[in-house]
Amino acid sequence: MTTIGVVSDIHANIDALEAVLQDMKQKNVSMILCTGDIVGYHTFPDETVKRLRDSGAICIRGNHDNDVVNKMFNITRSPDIFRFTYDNLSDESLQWLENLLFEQTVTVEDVSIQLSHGSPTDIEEYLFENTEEMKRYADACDSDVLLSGHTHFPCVVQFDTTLFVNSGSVGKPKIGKPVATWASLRINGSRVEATINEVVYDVERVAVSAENAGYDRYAKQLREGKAS
Ligand SMILES: [Mn+2]
Repeated sequence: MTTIGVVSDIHANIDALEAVLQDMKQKNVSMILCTGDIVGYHTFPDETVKRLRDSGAICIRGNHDNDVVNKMFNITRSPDIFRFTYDNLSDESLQWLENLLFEQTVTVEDVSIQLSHGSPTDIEEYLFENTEEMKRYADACDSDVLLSGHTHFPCVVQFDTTLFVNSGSVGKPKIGKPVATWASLRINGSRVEATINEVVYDVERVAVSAENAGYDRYAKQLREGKAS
C-alpha cells in the first residue's frame, strides 16, 4: 500500500504549499508528484521551488514555468509577473526549472502514472470535466492513471482503462473558496483510488505580499478563490 500526494499549479504561493505538505505528512504520503506551474502569479517563487525540490517531489513543467525560463516577458497573459518571477529566482532555482521535462511517467507498485500539465500533447490545453477532449486523451493514454493540471479545477473521473485525475490548484484556486487542493492516490498492487483533499490555511501573508508588489488583482483572486 502506497499513498501518493499530487500537487499542481502552486504558482509561488509558499504558504499554501507548506499547508499541503503538512496535510500530506498527516496522511502518510510517501511520494509527491507535481504537474507543473510551480511559479507565476504569487511572490515567493524561489522559496516555493526550494521547498518543493527539498520535498523530493517528481515534477514536470507547466506553461508558467516554461514562460519564465524562456524569458517570455512580453506575452499578453500576465507579462508583469514573469519579469518579477525571473528576477526573484536564484540561479540554482532557474536551473532546476530549466531541467524539468514536459511529460513524465512513473510506475508505483503495478500502477503506471502519466504526468501532464495541460493535455499529453499540449501544455496549454485545458481538459475540463465532462468534455470529449478529456475522454479522448484518457482513452488514448497507455498508463493506468493520467494526471493533468492547468484548469485549477480538481476532478477524478474513471474512464474504461484510465483514471483521470486533476488535483486542482495549491496556490491559486478557482473553485470559489480560498483553499488549497491536492489529490491523494492510494495504490495497492494494481488497484488505485483517488481522493481530492482541501486544505484551509491563512492566505493573508501571501495576499498582502502580492498587494505590496503591485498585484492587487492576484490578492483579490486569492482571497475569493476565483479566477477574476
Ligand atoms: Mn497552467
